[in-house]
Amino acid sequence: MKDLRAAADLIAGARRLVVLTGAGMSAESGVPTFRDALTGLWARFDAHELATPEAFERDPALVWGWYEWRRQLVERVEPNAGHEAVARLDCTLITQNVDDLHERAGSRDVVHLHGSLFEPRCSVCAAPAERPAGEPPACVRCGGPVRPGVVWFGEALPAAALEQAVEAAAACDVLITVGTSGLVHPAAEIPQVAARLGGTVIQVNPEPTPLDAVCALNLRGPAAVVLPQIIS
Ligand code: BV8
Ligand code: ZN
Repeated sequence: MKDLRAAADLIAGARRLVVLTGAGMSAESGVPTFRDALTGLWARFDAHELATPEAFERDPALVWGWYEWRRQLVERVEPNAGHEAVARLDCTLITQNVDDLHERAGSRDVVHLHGSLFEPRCSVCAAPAERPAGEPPACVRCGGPVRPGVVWFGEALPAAALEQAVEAAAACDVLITVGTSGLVHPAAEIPQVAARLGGTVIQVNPEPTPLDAVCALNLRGPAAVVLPQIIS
């Protein structure tokens, strides 16, 4: 399709390339996105309710258990061809995902806007917690409950990561947005910053999203199929 050719040429010729990924990037590795209904123990919950400080406050064992389940699932799956294609790019890689699949595919200096499943920390004194036991584990330093190292709804994003992401988007000539619904803010602003400041935005997503409006090219397909076709 001519859009694939156009996208491949834009990417090959990009001087300053940014890639922004969302949960759809890991879907073909078998990691459910937020919009996939939750399963098992958590089937009766909405992820947007569980991924909040209030939920952790109310039921730390339930929320800690959900993140442990997700961490163990990520450890059992593999990066997909989309992650591997992105790892071949010389780009600033910004992800909303809390998994480590980009890193395991070989990407370095990944900017995690929403934290990581692999950096639990004390919810009181913020001390990093190694592989702690318990539901949730207690901080070895102060005894406080250990929490997942992710950004919950209502929490501020890590300032350095957000600043780096906005600066890269403002300076880029091409931005590829992959597998994000463009509904969660402020991450959803990143492609808009690029477009507003003259960058060309390419979207890879089987579905339309609010980001369609700022995209020069909309490649309607799954990441693991489309990305290897536009990244040499
Ligand atoms: C903030 C980590 C302010 C956790 C995540 C009311 C109260 C409080 C805040 C708000 C509010 N109303 C609005 C807000 C702002 C809120 C927000 O945006 N809410 C939305 C829902 C309206 N944002 C926040 O709260 C942010 N913080 O605003 O703080 C502040 C400022 C200063 C001081 C104090 C406070 C924090 C947002 C971060 C939340 N944490 N993740 C965890 O993972 O558990 S976000 C989480 O949901 C994911 O990281 C992801 O980014 C997002 C959405 O999940 P999904 O829908 O699954 O994924 P995605 O959006 O990427 O969609 C999947 C896409 O993939 C789809 O489009 C699908 O078509 C596509 N796809 C599927 N398969 C494939 C594919 N694409 C390609 N290939 C495929 N194979
Ligand atoms: Zn502590």
